[in-house]
Amino acid sequence: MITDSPNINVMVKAARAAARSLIRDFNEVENLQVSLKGPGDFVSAADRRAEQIIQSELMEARPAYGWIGEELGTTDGKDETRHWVVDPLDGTTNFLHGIPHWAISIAIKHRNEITSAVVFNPVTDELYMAERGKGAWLNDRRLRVSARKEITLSLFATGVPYGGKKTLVTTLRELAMLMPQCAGVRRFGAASLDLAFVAGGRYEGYWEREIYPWDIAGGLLLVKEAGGLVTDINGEQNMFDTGSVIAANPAIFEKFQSILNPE
Ligand code: LIP
Repeated sequence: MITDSPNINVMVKAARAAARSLIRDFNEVENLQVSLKGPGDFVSAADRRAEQIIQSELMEARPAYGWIGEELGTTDGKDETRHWVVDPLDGTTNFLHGIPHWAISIAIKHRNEITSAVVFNPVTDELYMAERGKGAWLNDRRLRVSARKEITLSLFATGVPYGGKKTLVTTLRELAMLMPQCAGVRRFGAASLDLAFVAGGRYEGYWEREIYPWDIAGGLLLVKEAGGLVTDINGEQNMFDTGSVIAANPAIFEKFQSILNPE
């Protein structure tokens, strides 16, 4: 079982510790101090508290690892090949509006590969876990991507740009191409859960641009370990450098990618 993994146990312990703080804040969200990092890009005391809790737990367990986090930035550790990649609160805007769709995402990046992942939505008590070669799990259930082969029956998700983001026109063009051919597109506002939903077969595919490593690191491994395919928007493996992702089940991946990137 994946829960025999020492790294997964450390990550789950940290995620649950942060979840206790976030649930308290979520129940009093109207009292939260919120700052604006950019147009439409918010950070709250809840994000910062959660990242501090997670960093304290993880660095106590693996002090030599480096850190790549949304609020605390990037630092190398004594072990320059390993980094924690952490989004303490993915879906911040949902959280601040009292929408129960947000998650804690924790991953281990070893050189350029994600080797362990935990994505936890404490509101729904959905704990997603994956470790390279050991499969993807939702609580105690093994995850497999959807088996749907027809685009017309397929459900997708994306992130529609807002505020200062630069790719709205491109995304609207992609929506105009995809929507008439599929069963629908969802925009739920948390990339880690969008990828977890692909891993669990709730969606057939997901794509997004202008997305950060901490938003997608954990979810990428969930999809791969559940039998899905992931690339950047150009069909390569440079998701972090390009800030983009396409994820889908193998049956529709190529057709999905060709709709997003017509020749
Ligand atoms: C969010 C992502 C989501 C994206 C939002 C935002 P955050 O991350 O998970 O997919 O569409 O714009 O970036 O900022 O809530 O951690």
